[in-house]
Amino acid sequence: MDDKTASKNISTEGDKLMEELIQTLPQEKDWVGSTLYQYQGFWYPFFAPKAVIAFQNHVKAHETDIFLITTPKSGTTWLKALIFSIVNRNQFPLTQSPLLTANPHELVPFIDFNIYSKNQTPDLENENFPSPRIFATHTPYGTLPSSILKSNCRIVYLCRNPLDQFISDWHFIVDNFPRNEDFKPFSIEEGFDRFCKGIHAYGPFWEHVLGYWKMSLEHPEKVLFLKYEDLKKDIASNLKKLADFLGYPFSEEEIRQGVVEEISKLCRFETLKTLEVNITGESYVGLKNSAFFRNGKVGDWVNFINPPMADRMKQLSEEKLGDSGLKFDLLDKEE
Ligand code: PAP
Repeated sequence: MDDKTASKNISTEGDKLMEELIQTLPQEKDWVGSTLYQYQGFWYPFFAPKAVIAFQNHVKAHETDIFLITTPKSGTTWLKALIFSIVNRNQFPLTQSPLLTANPHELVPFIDFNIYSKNQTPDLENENFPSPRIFATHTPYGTLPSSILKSNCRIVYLCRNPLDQFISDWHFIVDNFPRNEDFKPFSIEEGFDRFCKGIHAYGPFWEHVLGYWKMSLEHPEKVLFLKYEDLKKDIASNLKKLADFLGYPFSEEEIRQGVVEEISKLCRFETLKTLEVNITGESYVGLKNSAFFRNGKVGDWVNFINPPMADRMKQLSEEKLGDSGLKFDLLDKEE
């Protein structure tokens, strides 16, 4: 047997073992009847566990890497655009930014499901991944590969109030993914109950945010913790904070020239949503780019969630966050 055939056999055997292992994990269903798997205390969409396990086993972080970590539907697309613009602003003038012709998800890949799901031992040490490498993931803190924890790479974490995140996720899944034919869809009340019990992609929500919140308090030089609502309220100072944290601070001259405002403007919802590439383009797994730009507002949950449900979330949030110092203002509403 030649080397190529032998290594193919090993990887086919490895794939089979991985599939068998995944089938032993606890299972649940998501909004459209696709399987969620529980791995290391969190629920993953069906395509994720294999990629996450490979990512855990093989990734080698560089000191210069930037990991952009979010709970889903918390502004990942926005943060990808912001970080890409900060880091590459000397290479591409903003008027010629790649963001004008490519969706942020094309420019900043998800390391697990865009990279490790396709190839469990990818080559990330080549010119396709120039330094600083910027990767995104929704992986919870406790599941992060030790190479990331041990290296001096940076982590930017972004989350959003759980009511808006829940509604955004509901729209995203139900509007963009086909429902399994024999699956009776959850009502919004049932889906909400499951969210409160932590059964949703990358849930439980509170354990996800608290993992990174605590890490940001213990290692502020390594983890920057951001909230969607804060970015909405004051993008300029958060953009400066982000640039300082990443080691790409804005110079006095850049501030005078309005570079901070230009990046904010380029990356804001209204700009990205109306670019041709985000109206007509398709991104990974055949999803329309437009699926990532719904209405981008704080407090949209009031249009879908009744007061008793909101009260339940408020109580749960207070209970879970306890005296951690982290708070979500669930009544925050953008006009
Ligand atoms: P992902 O985690 O699946 O990658 P993510 O980008 O976090 O998705 O979620 C999309 C949400 O961010 C959408 O929220 P909505 O459903 O409440 O509208 C989307 O509208 C919002 N969003 C996308 N781009 C921006 C942006 N530039 N500014 C503010 N919000 C944005």
